[in-house]
Amino acid sequence: MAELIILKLGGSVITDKSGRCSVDIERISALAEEISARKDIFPIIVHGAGSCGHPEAKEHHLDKGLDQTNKAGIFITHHAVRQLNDAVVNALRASGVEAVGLHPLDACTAKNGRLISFECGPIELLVKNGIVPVLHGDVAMDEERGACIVSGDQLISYLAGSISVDRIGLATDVPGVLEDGRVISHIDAVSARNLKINESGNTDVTGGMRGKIDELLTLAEKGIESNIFHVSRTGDFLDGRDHGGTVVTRENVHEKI
Ligand code: IP8
Repeated sequence: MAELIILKLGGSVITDKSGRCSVDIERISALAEEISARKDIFPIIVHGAGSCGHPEAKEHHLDKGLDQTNKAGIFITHHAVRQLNDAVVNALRASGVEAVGLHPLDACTAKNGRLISFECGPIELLVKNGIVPVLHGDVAMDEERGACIVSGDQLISYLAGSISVDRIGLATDVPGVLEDGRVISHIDAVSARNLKINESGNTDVTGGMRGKIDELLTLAEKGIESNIFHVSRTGDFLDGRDHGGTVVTRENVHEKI
């Protein structure tokens, strides 16, 4: 049976972050080909927003919640990231992958920026029927703040806590988690505390690499491991080979051996 994999495509790898909703069609098509070439895995795809959503979310300060001045930001931000989602779905379909886009705004509720509900039934049924669900970081309605931004990383953490998957991988624009320019091969909750992470000066409203690690550590606590690697190593990850990146684990067993 095919391995069920959650594959996150970082917003910075599928958009040009220096532009405004500048979709990297070439990169997306290449990734779609990589995915379609592998018959022994079945992916649930989650992607970030990059330049299709982060600038809009920031402009309308949706990361700070909803007030009487920024309601239009919900449509504008959602519309931007939906455009990117369409591009990813279309590329997958053009490569022969039966894929469909799903939008968290329609299906989830948050409280103080954290997901408290997300209807996973449709995802499970899509997978069961051989259809690849393609989700994305999104604006979501929030019981306390009115609205918030839910990152693709938070979605992964929620999904993997609800649906049993074999492996989780995050393709990024860096080779892994870097400290002093070197890739850290394994991170657990203890080693993460002392980590001095090099952040790129991007426009993310969802916390960059630190936010990513925090999400993945909540999964690691449940015993679910995840992998962060450079997008050029996606094929290695999909094939189960060493990807040269970082593994986020509950306990750094690898160092102890
Ligand atoms: O790029 C953010 O998702 P991320 C979603 O995975 C929006 O952090 C709409 C900014």
